[in-house]
Amino acid sequence: MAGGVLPGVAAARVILLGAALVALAPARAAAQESQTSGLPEETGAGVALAVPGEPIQLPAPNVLEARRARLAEAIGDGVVLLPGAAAKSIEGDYPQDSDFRQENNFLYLTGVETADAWLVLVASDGRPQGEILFIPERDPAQEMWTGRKPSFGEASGISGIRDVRAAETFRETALGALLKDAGVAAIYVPLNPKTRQNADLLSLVFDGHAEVRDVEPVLAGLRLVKDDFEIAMLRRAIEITGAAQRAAMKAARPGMYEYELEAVIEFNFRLGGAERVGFPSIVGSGPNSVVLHYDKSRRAMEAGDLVVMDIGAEYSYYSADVTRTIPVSGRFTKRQREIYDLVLGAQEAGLKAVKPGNTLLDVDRAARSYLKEHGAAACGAKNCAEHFVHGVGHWLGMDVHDVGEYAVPLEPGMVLTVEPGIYLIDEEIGVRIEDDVLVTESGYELLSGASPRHPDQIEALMGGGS
Ligand SMILES: [Mn+2]
Repeated sequence: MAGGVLPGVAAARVILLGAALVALAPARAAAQESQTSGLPEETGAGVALAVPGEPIQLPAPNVLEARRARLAEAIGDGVVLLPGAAAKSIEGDYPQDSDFRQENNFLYLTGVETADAWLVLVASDGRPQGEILFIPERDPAQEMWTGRKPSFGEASGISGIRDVRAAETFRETALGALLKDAGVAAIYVPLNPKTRQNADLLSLVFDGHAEVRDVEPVLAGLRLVKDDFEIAMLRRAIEITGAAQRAAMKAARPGMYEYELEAVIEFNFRLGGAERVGFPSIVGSGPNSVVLHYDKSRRAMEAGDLVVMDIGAEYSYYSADVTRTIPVSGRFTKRQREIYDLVLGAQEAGLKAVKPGNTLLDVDRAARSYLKEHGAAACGAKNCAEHFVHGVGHWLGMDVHDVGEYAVPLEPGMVLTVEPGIYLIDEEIGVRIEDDVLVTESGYELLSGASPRHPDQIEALMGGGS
């Protein structure tokens, strides 16, 4: 940490201002690499948004109706009781995490962002026979504090559910007519530990006369294959994240703190219209590059460090997850590049295995075999494959580690990450390269190509060293 704290901070302020300007400028090199990013053409007029911001988008009612129809089809006969997320208290819950975010399954089926809501869906012969949305009645005195809430009519317009009622009547309705009198075959509720603490749900489950089943695996199966709206939102989240990666590459330099690089990244997220981060940003330099989920971002980066930036913007409830590993000085050392090229080769091998019919295990195996074959001598006593200590990837969607079983064949419409890494603790060399891919009929589409990942392209964007 050469240079002392105060000079470092002063220098960093200047750098950050520069970074902000960089963040506002279009990135020609990266746009050229991307075939799918949809980035605006450089105007030559100076300042333009790297990615123009757009506010949140929610699915249209007909998209939501189609999802509910698929749920009913999957269930056959039964009643789904699905609670939305509870309102958070600024005093009782963590204030830094107090903005309301709807529960993913609830949003997936209703598009309604209101707290303390319920969805009741009755399925019969594989079709939705009845749908009721319960939301709290509007309260003008409360809205002074929380802002305008949707009326029943508005919630109906958003969701396409005609029957909207007061949440206050949920218990009597659900317990009465629906569950006891209607001869229900099965009740589907979320049975994860979080919702198990929901008192209403508990009593409904125990008071009911029908068999209780977990709705979450059913919904996870539906969410595993993304519809067109979801793919569009993922593209956008990934596009914003790519712009942030490029801005960070241009801004990074020795003496800068990790949190300053994180600020450049998250500044670009919000500027691009992202509501929040999809997960805590990982910006780990030098010794922190080998800590897989390092999220403190407190270290001053030094010349010669690698910095791992594992980040993802959340846009309209969909999260990106893209990792780039860059040399803080702008140029990889020979040794860093040796390791980087191995990880890149493993990633390419993994990507080649992404195609319908294969599983994520095949992708993992392909990446690992590449390292076994090519990394026998480069990582010391052990094969480099032994330093690839995590799985090759995961589903991506509304959850950054999205729902869905892993041992299933890949199908068009699934979205996953491919992210091999090598972590050499003794050398303080951690390299992870993570991309987001959409499974297509013939293989995959690289969604995150707007962030350079080939070392020459990274060095070119960073200015080739300082
Ligand atoms: Mn990931």
